[in-house]
Amino acid sequence: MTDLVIQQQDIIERILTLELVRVTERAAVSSARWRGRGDEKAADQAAVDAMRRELNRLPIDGTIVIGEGERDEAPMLFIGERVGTRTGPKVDIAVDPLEGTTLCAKDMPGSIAVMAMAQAGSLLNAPDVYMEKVAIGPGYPKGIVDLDMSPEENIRALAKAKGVRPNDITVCVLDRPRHEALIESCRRAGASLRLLTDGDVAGVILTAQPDETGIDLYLGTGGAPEGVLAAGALRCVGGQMQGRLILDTPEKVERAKKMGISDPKKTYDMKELASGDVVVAATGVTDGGLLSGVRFKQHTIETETLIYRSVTGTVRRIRAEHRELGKFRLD
Ligand code: VTB
Ligand code: MG
Ligand code: MG
Repeated sequence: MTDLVIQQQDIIERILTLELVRVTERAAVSSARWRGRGDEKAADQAAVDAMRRELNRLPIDGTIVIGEGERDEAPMLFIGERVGTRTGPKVDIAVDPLEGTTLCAKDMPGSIAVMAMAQAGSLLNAPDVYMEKVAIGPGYPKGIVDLDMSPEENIRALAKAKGVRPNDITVCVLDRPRHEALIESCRRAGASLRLLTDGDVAGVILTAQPDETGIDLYLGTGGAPEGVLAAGALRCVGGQMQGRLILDTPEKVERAKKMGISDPKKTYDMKELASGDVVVAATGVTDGGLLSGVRFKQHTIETETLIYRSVTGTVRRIRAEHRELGKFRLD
């Protein structure tokens, strides 16, 4: 499936794949308790606490490379924090324990608990800045969309490759004032727009199955950490993505430099954002186009999780009914 040459010793033990599901399930359940209660901070904190607790039970020697921020601003899951029992393989971890905090607080579609695990050194250590992104799903010739092309050019090229008219293309874009010109260009090209209020990890991943989601193309600027998480998942299914950090102040350039980024204008392709063997797990918190949200029932809690494993390209959708509710008591 993957066109990278990965050595056997670089492959993350597949048994860990299921362990990741447990981590995002727990984060999702904890934050879902705060769903629709108007308190973003509490929902986020609940997800962070649960994710950290579960991560520390895993038989890994993990380092957070994308997390809640620098140590001084984030007491938990900060960049550089070691997680796991320290007994297993050395891995890099990227987390967004609650992606779409506002969506959760308002019980709007699309908030998820998401994380990625990869061989140490294979995830881009992205600072928390914006990233320009373009993404499409599998089945297209390589390079048909590009950050250096205009939105109109990308839409036309994609429509041609898909054998449809630009009017039949749906583009997913974050609804932000900074995207006014981008949205205008997409409309000029004739495309339809799905505007998201938040949650562009899911937004990018929605391109992976255009027949089901109706999304053909993701364009625009969102969080860089979210870009790395989405790239890991999209790689598994053979989609295409590019990302370019927006380092528009000397302070941001300096911050990126400290994280090992020497070329502030570099365009990263999907495999540079997330290389090697990557496993990505996402559990729905609120109902959304990608995943159903957590359901609290009398005797069960139900969750839905997608888990992507790049080395084989396997995507599993796991609906879980949790009966041992005692384990969620802390949540
Ligand atoms: C996106 C989106 C997030 O931030 O990355 C976005 O995925 C980008 O930042 O859910 P702005 O909100 O400043 O536009 C979120 O919306 C929130 O973290
Ligand atoms: Mg977050
Ligand atoms: Mg986020």
